[in-house]
Amino acid sequence: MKILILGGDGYLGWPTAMYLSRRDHDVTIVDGMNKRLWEAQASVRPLTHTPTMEERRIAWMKHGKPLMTYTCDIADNDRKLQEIISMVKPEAVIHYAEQPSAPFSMMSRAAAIETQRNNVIGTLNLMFALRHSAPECHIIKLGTMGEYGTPNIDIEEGWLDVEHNERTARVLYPKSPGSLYHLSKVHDSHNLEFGCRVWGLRVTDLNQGVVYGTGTDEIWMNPGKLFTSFHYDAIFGTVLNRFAVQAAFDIPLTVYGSGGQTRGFLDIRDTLQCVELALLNPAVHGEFRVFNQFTEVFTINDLARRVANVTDCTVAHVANPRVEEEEHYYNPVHTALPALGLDPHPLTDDTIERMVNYVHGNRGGVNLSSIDPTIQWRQE
Ligand code: USQ
Repeated sequence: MKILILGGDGYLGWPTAMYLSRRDHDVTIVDGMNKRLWEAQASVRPLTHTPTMEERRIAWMKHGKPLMTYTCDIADNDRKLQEIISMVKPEAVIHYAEQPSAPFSMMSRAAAIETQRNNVIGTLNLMFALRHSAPECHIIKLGTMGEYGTPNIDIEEGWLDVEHNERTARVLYPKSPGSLYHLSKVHDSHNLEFGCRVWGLRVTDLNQGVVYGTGTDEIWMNPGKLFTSFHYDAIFGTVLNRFAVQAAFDIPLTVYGSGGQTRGFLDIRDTLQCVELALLNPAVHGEFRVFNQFTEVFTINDLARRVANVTDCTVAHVANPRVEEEEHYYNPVHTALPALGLDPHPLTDDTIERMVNYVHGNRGGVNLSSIDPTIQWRQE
């Protein structure tokens, strides 16, 4: 298939590009390099030096697979996006091109606006470009489980059947996100559902849980050149990746608050599988389809215990910088992707050990002063 990956320079976008290119899809990457700018603004950097997109393209082409790349900020340059789409004529667009961090979005007014501007306008520009130049193209949009929040009822896959005054309706599942970043994804979901209902676009919204992991088969083909951008800092690092770095340095694992927060998690390799399954089984014309994309549910305490058991490190309950439920009901449905054939990689001690060992091998890149959380959701 002809596939356009927006945000193909990021933690998930780059491994997805290699994974699909290796499977003989015709892959084109678009990235505006915004993430690298946000990292600089927040004074953080990934564990290892991230080669430029051109260096990565050249390194990947040595494995005999072509890859096209374009630099384009899709929120800023709708004309260029439109031109790229007219040129490539993609059958599918995988859209990762968003500011991905909840803490970043809560850092300041400017960062909140940048998050919502980038995410919401970028998605709108994509919708208009496809409507104009490739209306049959399937959009695979990375959403987030955090759109739902932690409601006291079961979480369905995107839609909810309701009965009210003896009438029934199917409505978008009510959303109660916990950050201005997660809220930007809610706005995207609503805009995309509108695009399907009114313009006839075809969309799969992948409401993804928290991703962890350092490697995919393609990365291990040449980790020095093909490694992805792995964050452990309090802004862009996700919880298990952070714990792996803390364990490698034998510093206490930072569990926020009581640690009863419960989330869906998945291995980075399963992100790639899920995206591929959505790609090969597209939404139909006019369909806004939502899959809840995670493989296991853990509390933060569960994760900390798992890492502590493997590495002998200690756990510290630190004051929670976020406003979130620390003990709550959590029962999200996630049957659609397994029904399409998802074969998950559950979290094992071996995976934890490999993550910690990888960090250990690259310990020179760690800036310990970026680990403690500094961004508060609510001012005292
Ligand atoms: N947490 C800790 N200690 C830490 C870091 C986080 O206890 O050192 C807790 C947080 O308070 C939260 C949970 O771990 O309850 C998850 O936090 P996170 O930073 O790993 O993930 P989150 O902010 O929710 O966002 C991440 C990605 C985002 C994606 C989302 C999926 O950054 O792009 O959309 O995971 S989900 O969480 O399902 O919405």
